Amino acid sequence: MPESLPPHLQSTVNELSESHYFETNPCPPSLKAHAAAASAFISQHVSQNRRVVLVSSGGTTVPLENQTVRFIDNFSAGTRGATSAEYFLEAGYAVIFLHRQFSLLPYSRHYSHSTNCFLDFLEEAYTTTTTIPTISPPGSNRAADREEVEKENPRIQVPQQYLTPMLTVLRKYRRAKAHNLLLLLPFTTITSYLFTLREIAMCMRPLGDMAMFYLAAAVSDFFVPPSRMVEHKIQSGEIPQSVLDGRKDGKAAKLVVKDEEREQRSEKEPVKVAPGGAGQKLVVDLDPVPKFLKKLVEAWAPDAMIISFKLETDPSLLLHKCRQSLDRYSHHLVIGNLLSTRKYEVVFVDRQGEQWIRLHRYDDETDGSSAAVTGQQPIVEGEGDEIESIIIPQCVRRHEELMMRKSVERVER
Ligand code: PAZ
Repeated sequence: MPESLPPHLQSTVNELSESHYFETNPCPPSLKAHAAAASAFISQHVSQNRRVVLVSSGGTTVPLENQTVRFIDNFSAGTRGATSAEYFLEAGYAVIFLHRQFSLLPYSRHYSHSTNCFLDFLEEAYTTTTTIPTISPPGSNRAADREEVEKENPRIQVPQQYLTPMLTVLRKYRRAKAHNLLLLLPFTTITSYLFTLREIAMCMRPLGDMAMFYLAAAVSDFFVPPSRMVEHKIQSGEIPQSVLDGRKDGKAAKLVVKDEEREQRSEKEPVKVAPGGAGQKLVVDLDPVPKFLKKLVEAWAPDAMIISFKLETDPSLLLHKCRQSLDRYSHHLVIGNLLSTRKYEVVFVDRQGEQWIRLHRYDDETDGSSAAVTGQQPIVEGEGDEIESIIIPQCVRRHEELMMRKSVERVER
């Protein structure tokens, strides 16, 4: 979208592209079920006067085919989202966890397949073991005599040394389940993420300013629009014209072009090249995803507290991009982080300015950190292993201040 348009035209273009997106992209089949689950969850917490936060987590995929074999993905494992959700639950919030399917989840993340495989924390045990001597038949070699151990009532148990940390996690998990404080809603594609976010945001309206959006998902900026999406698996080799002619989907070969064809394409086209079959390249032409944050702030959840994340890899861009996001979307807070330091350092950017947050235990390793690069000193430093233990109380404090301001405004009106 042209950046140079005057603001009123820019927002009209935005509106059009957003509504066009929802009109032209397929609604995910799970949407109705997700909306029903969210509505019931929200009603319960509205009636209990509890704050609700929607935490988005993990990366969105960009399918290259309708019957998707290949897709574009990103690095996010969902650590930020899953960890943050736990701290929000601890702070008394109910959590709608809108997450990439199979990414990390609150609580179970402590014993995931990749970090702490849960099987390594278990051992076999038996209630009784009986030793049965086996007597060799007469004439046999006595050395063959042996004892058999009969094991009864097998159990699986956690060795003593792992018990305390596991019990702590288990108790928190069971409490969240028992009180219905955590709703897990999965997505996979960028489209299913956006449809679900819009739907759930509208379900959350009855919460008013007791709702918070904490958008930690790594959402794709580009996608293949339905008009250019092929139905079937993209082929790397030549398909005879006679076979293609018989197909309903005439777009089948459009993404695969020969070298000479590619040379004829305009230099300006966003062409990404990957090795293809004999002499062929895969050319992927992506459109920008319309910016939905504005819509969330202005239309879908106008009373809620909205916090977004901004990820960069170049330290010199981080603050600029955070401020730009705040200016464009007029929400409450942008939390900036760098790919390389995101686990121990973030920057909070709001209309008052910026505030760096860093974990103490990484002080020795901060040479390349964003605070060091920009010459900023961290305002808040914390102990512990997880920076979310500092991020969430800060977010909660800001949410409380916002609720307070809004209640004063209501009284004054
Ligand atoms: O999921 P993770 O813990 O590996 O990474 C978290 C993160 C870097 C995706 C998140 O902190 C973030 O910055 N999300 C927003 C990304 C963006 O769209 O700019």
